Amino acid sequence: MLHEKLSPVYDNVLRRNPGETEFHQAVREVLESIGPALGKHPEYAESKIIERICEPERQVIFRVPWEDDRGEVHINRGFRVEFNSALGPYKGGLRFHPSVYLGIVKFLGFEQIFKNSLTGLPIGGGKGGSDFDPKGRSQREIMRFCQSFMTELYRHIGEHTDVPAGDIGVGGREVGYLFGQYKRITNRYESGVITGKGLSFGGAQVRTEATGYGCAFFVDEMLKARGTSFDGKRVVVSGSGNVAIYTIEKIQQLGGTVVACSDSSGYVVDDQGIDLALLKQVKEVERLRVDVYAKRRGGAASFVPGRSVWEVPCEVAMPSATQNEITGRDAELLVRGGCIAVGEGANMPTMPEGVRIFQEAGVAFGPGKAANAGGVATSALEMQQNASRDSWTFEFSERRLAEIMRDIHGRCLATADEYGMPGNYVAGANIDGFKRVADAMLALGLI
Ligand code: NDP
Ligand code: 2IT
Repeated sequence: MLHEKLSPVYDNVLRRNPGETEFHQAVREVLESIGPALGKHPEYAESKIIERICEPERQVIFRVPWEDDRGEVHINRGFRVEFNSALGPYKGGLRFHPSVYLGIVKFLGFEQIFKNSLTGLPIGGGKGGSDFDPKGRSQREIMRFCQSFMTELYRHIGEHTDVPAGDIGVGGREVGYLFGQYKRITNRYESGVITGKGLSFGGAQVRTEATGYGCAFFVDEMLKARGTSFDGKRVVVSGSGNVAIYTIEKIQQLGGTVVACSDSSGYVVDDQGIDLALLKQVKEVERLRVDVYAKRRGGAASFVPGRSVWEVPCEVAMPSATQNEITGRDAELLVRGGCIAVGEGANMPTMPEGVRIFQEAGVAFGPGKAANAGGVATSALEMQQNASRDSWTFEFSERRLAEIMRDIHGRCLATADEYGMPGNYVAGANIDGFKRVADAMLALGLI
C-alpha cells in the first residue's frame, strides 16, 4: 500500500515513463517503504523530494556504430542515466545485454541511488549500458564495440562527474578497453574515471570479488542475527558470472555447500558442492556454458537445461543473475524446501510477490540494494586509492569491505526497528538509504 501523499507521485511516474515496467517496479518498492519516514519528516514532502528523486538529473541516449570481423556494420543504442548527484559523482555500472532499454537502465540507476547512499560513501547514483549482445563475439569485436561506445560516452563522464564500472556483460576486459579509449581521446590518465580496472592499470584489490564476497558477508550477518551461520548449510546460487562465482567462493570459505548454479541455458546440480576451480576455468577463462562444467565434472554433477534453478531445495538462496528471476511460485517452492535466508546478489531478482511470500514466511530477506552494495562500495574505495595514487593490500581491502557490509546490515536492522518493522531489511534499507539522500538534497537547495 502506498502512503496517501505517494499515490499521486507514483501515478505521475507511470504517466511520465510509459512502458518502463522495471522502472515502475523499482520506484513502487521504494515508495511503499518510505511512507513512515514522510510521517516523521514533513519537510521531505513540502520540498517535493520524492518527485525530484524519481526524475533523473540527466539522461543520455546515443548511437553506437561498429564493424564486425566480416566487415558488416552494426548499430546499437547506448545509454547513460545520471540519476542523482546529491551525495557525490554519479556512480554505477554499465550493462551490455540485448534486453537493455531505457526502462532497465532507469530501474538500475534508481536502485543505485539508495544503494550508494547506504554504503555511507560519497557516491551519487547512475547507470548505463547498451543493447549490444556480447555472446559469440570475438575479442576484437568486443574491443571495437567498447571503443565506439566510449567515443560518445567520454564527454559525459569524469572522476568528479560520473564514474562508470561493470555490470552484466561488462567485466575487467571491457573496462580495460573502455578506459584505454577514454585515455586516448582525452590524453589524460584519469584513473578515477572508471572502476573495476585491472590491477596493472589502477584497479583495486578485491573489486573483482567484492559484490559476491560482500553479499556472502551480508547473509552471514543475517544468519548470525538469528543465531546460526553458513556452516553446513545447503546453498543455491543463480548465475555463474562475476557475482555468482565470488559469492560461491566466500560461502565455501564460510563453511557452506553450494549445490547448484546456472546461466541462461539452464542449471547444474552438484550435491558434493560446486568445484570452483573448474567453474572458473569454464566460465571466466574459456567463457563457455554451464553444461560444459557438468560434462567435465563427470558423474558428480548433472545439467538440467531450460529450467529454473529455484526448483533445487536449499536453506539459503543467493539470486545472482538478473532481475525478476524469482517468481512468486519459485518463492513458495523455496520456502517449502526449507529456505531460511535469501541474499540478493543481483539487482531486483525477486518479484514483488516473491518478496511478500518470503517475508510472510519469516525468511531473512536481504534486498539487493543492501546485500550487493559491496561491489559499488569497493568501487568507491578504488576511487579513493586512485585519488591518492595509493593501493591497498588484499587483506586490508577485504577487511574494509566486511566492515562496510556489517555496518549496512546493522543500520538496516536499526532503522527497521526505529520505524516499528523489526527484521524487515527491505524497509530498513529503503528508509535509511532514502533519508541520507533526501537530507543532502534539502541542504543543497532546489537541485
Ligand atoms: P555477469 O555478466 O558476469 O554474469 C551474469 C550471469 O547471469 C551469467 O551467468 C548470465 O548467464 C546470467 N544471466 C544474465 N541475464 C540473464 C537472463 N536474462 N536470464 C538468465 N540468466 C541471465 O554479470 P554480473 O555477475 O556482474 O551481474 C549479475 C547481477 O548482479 C546483475 O543483476 C547485476 O546488476 C548485479 N550486480 C553486479 C555487480 C557487479 O559488481 N558486477 C554489483 C551489484 C550487482 P548468460 O551468460 O547465459 O547470459
Ligand atoms: O549494480 C551495481 O552496484 C554495480 N553494477 C556496480 C557499480 C559500481 O559502480 O561499481
